[in-house]
Amino acid sequence: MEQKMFCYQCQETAGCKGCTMSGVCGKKPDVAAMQDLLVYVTKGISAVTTALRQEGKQISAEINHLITLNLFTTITNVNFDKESIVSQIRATLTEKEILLDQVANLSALPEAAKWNASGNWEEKAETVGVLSTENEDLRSLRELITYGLKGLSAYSKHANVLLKDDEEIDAFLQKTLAATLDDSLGMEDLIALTMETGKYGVSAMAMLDKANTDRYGNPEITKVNLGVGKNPGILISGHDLRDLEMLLEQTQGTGVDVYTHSEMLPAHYYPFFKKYPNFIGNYGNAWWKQKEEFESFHGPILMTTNCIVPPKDTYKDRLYTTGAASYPGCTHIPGEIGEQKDFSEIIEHAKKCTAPAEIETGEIIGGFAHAQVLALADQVVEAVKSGAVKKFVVMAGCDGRAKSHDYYTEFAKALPQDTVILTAGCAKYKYNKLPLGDINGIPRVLDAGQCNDSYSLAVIALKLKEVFGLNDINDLPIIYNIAWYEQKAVIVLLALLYLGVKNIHLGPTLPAFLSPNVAKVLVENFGIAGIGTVKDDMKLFFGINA
Ligand code: SF4
Ligand code: SF3
Repeated sequence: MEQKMFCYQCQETAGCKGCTMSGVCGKKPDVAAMQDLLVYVTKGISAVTTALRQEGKQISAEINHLITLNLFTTITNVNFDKESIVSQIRATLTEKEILLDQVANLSALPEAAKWNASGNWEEKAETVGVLSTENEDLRSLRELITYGLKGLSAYSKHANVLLKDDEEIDAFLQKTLAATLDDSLGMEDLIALTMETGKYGVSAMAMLDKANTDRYGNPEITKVNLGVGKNPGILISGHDLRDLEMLLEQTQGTGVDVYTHSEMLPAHYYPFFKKYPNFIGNYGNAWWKQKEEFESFHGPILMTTNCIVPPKDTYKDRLYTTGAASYPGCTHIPGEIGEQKDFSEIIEHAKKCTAPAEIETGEIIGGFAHAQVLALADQVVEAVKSGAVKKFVVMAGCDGRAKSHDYYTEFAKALPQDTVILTAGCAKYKYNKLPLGDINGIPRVLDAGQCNDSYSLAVIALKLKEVFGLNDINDLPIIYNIAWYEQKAVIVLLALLYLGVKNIHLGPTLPAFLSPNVAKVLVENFGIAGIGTVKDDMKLFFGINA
C-alpha cells in the first residue's frame, strides 16, 4: 500500500520503524505533512537568521520565539490542529521575506530559505520530509539533531514565558537547524553538532531552572494530595508553570479548585504555588491514562503542552489548549509571551461542572530538586559512606502506553532495598505510588520534578562527584536506566552525554531514527545500551538473581 506519511520521531512509532499510514499518536497524514512543512520553513528562516548574524545583524527576540514555538509545535502529542500549523507556516514565511530583504549575500542560502510558498503545499511537504535525506546515516544524525533541538525549544520556550532569553542558545539552535540542510556536512561534522546540541541542552535547562527558581523558589520536600475536594475543578496538564500561575490567580475567590495532572505535578513542590488555597492536589497519572481520568474529572482540562491524546467525545468540549498545544474542535486560549492570558471561559465552564470523582486517596512525596538534595547532602553522603545506600538509579524520562513500559514498574519493584531511584519526567508514574519505603528517612524515590528538571539530577551527580573527590562522573555509584517517549527525552539524553555520562541504558526500545551505524557510534563512544528483561538487568547491574 502506498505510504501516506513518514514519522519516526517517538518511541511508539509503528513497528519500531516509522508511522507511514497514520500516527500511533493519532497524527493524521495531512497534519504530518504540514508539520514536515513547518519544520522545513523553520529550517529555512533559521538559515536566513544565521546568515544575518554572520553579517553582524541582530535578530529580534520575536523571531527567536517564533522559531522555538514552531519546533515545539511539532513535538509528539503537542499539536494536532492543521489550521494552526498552516497559520504558523504562513507567519514564518511572512517574517522570512522581511528578513531576506536584509541579507547581503543571498547566493549561499539553501533552497528552504528561498522557498516562496508557491505550488501545492501537500506536494511540497512530500519532498521535504524526513525521507528527503537519502543516506540513512546522514538522515539519522540530521533527525537526531532536529529532535534534540525540538526538546531544547520546548525548554527555551518555558524560560521565555518567564522573560528569560539567551541569544546564544537561540543563535546556536538556528545555526544548527540550518546545518541539517547543508549537504557539505558529513557524519563527523554532524556527530560533532549532536554533541554541541547536548551542550546547549544543558544551557537551556540551566536557564529554565533559573527562570523557575527565581520566580517560584526552590522546590522543597512536599507531600502532594491525591484525593479530591467538593468544589468543581480545573485540571491543568503539560509543563507550563506560567500558565498555572495565571490560572491560579484568576481562580481565586471563584469557588473553582485547581488540580495538576501528569507533568504538572511538580508545581506543588515550589514554595510560590503553596499560597493558593484552591490548589488542591494532583489528579491521575501519566499522560496516556488521560482518556479515563479526564472523563472522571468532570471539569475542564487545560493542556499547556504535550501530551494530548485525541479526546473522546464525552469530554472533548471540556478540553482546552494554550501555547504550542492545539487540537481541532477544542478551544485554544491565546496569549503571547509577556501577555496575560484570559482563562475566564474555562473558569465559567468549570462552575457548571460537578466536582471530580475520587480515583485515588493519600499523598505522594516529591520536591527533590538540586537545592533540596544538596541541603540534605550530609545525610545522603553519610548513607553512601555507611553502605546504607549502595546505588542510585536514575530512572528519569517519559512514561508511555506501550506494554513495554511496564518493565520500569517491575524493575523498580525488583531493585535491591539499598538503592534509591532518582527521577524526573512522567516516567515516575510507573513506580511513584509503589510502597518502596525509605532508607534512614531518605525516600527510595527522589522526584526532582518535570523532565526538564533532569538538569537537577545532573547538578546532584556533579556535586556528589565533588564531595567524594572523584575525577570522573562515571565513578559515582549511579546507574542510568532512562525511559524515553518523545523528543524532550532526546535533549535530556544528549545533555547527559555532553556531561560525560557513560553507559546509559535507554528503553523500552532504542530510537527507530538511529541507523545501525549511528547506533554503533553511540555504543562505542558512550556505552549506550538498551534494556533487557528485569531479571537480566538485575543480574547485569547488581549481580543478583531477581
Ligand atoms: Fe508515529 Fe510518534 Fe510520529 Fe506520532 S510522533 S506519527 S506515533 S512516530
Ligand atoms: Fe511526559 Fe509527554 Fe515525556 Fe515531560 S508529558 S516527560 S512523555
